Amino acid sequence: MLPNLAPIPELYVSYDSAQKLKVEAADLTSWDLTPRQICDLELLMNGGFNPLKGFLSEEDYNGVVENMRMADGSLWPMPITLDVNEDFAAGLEIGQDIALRDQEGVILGTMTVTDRWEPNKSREAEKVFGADDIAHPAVNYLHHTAGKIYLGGPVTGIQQPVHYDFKARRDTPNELRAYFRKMGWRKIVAFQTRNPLHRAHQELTFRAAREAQANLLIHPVVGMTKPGDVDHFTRVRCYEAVLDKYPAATTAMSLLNLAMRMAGPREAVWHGLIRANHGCTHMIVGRDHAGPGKNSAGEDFYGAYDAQDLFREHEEEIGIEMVDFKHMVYVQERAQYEPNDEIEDKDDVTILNISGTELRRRLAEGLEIPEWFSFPEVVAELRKTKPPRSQQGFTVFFTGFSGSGKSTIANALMVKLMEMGGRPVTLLDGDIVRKNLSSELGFSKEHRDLNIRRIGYVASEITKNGGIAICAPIAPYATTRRAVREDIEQFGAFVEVHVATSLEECERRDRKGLYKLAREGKIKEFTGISDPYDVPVNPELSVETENVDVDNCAHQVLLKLESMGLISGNWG
Ligand code: PPS
Repeated sequence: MLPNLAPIPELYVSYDSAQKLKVEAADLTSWDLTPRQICDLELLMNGGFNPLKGFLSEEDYNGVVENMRMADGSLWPMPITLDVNEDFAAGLEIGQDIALRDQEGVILGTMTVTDRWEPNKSREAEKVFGADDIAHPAVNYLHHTAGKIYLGGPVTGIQQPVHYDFKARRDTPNELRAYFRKMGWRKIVAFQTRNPLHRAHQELTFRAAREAQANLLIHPVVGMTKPGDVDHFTRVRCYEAVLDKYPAATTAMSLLNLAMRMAGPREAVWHGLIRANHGCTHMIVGRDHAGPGKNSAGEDFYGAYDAQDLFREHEEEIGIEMVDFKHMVYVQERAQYEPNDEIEDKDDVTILNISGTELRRRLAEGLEIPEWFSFPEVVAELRKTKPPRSQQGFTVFFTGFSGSGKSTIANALMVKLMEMGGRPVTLLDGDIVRKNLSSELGFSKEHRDLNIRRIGYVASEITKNGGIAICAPIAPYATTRRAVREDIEQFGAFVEVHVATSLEECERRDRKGLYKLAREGKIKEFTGISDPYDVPVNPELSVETENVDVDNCAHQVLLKLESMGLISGNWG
């Protein structure tokens, strides 16, 4: 049997032992795993992270961080650590067994705690990710999500994490090795991806496999990828469509529940080791493999070929041959894809290419995506998930002093949007919310923040489900408005409208008589009088209400929505 196809060690105990251990483990101190830790544990237990036998000890961690090596000298570029909070760590004794539970409380395995330490996270960021810069998603995670203390120790596997989606498409390293043996595949080229595949990808992957005289494994990551990526449900439906385009029995697809770190060169080496564990003999490594985007100075974190260079340096130890990723472009005259650097008559032919940014623009605006670029089935899936902006949900968020006219303009806007039809509209007015969602809250900073976060949560759900949410609270704090913006922008546009009526004018109008009471000290913490208001710095729109009627203010908002592509142009 070829060594790449022989069974690989797993950390699971036998079925009978697992039944027994599960009962015993119920009495152990338990740690509720985070989503990232569940991904890591799955690959530890099923051999995807072989030779690791558990979460790294302090000595192994130091070696991995410093020079990509475990204490015994084996190559491993990524710290796989069990990060926990201080309270949990303080309650443990070295040598103690703990139960590792998923988010529903199911015990997946146990760990004997051999090590407990407080890592130097800045050093980890510098060494592993190349910079202590929170523009890097994994560095941001390290400082803002990961616990302060790391635990290390060997893991005993009881059961695999349960997945309800695409069960038939998920394979452990041993399942893939068995499949390759059964099919008689000896050489296998792996293609790692976190993006939908288009025609160029299909061409380059198939070409890579043909050149290596190998079969092809499309091995997409469905665990955690870069924030903002197309969700894996959509991607898998896209991959399934592309799979049909390869000649029969040459290509397989399997989903990898890996939590990516976007660590560029180190990540490429890690991906190689993981693919070797899954029985592959080759891997395609491209330009800027697993790149995290720009740093806070607006520059790339890694050089475009750093990943290829580091991979090549360690190719033998990884046990996988690197296949160069060719940049494929479409040559119109010959109606085919060709590697850009192999086209000799560049001046005489028309070369077509659509960048990722251009593709996203076309999808957002509902513009044509040509057949030479992608497969119609893939485009249809992407359009279903991301309809053009004029069919997506969005939130209009009014902010301003009490009595500035927020509610009146919001009401007028709601009626105009309902007249246009197409999407359901919900108004979350300050007063209505305080009656229905926040009746127990007062006006301290803490309570106002809670109130606004609740409004933001409801608006984000409405936006996610394709509706229009109109919010009209005072929302005096800029940081809270920003947090709400971030919640909503995952699902659709957030349009902040500052109703910029001056305090003097609001007080002059004093429609509810509240300013008078506030001046007399009968209402405490009154915005503008005895409580702060952060004027929005960069709202999408600022409306003046003095000498302008309500209709006109609402009209200005509609014009803004139209210019952002959120409503179509024929609303009169
Ligand atoms: S906040 O700050 O966004 O949570 O406020 P909001 O939920 O929009 O509630 C503002 C309405 O409550 C009335 N009110 C007060 N406003 C400001 N400060 C104090 N202390 C206060 N006490 C009661 C007031 O009528 C506000 O209504 P609008 O519609 O803004 O005039």
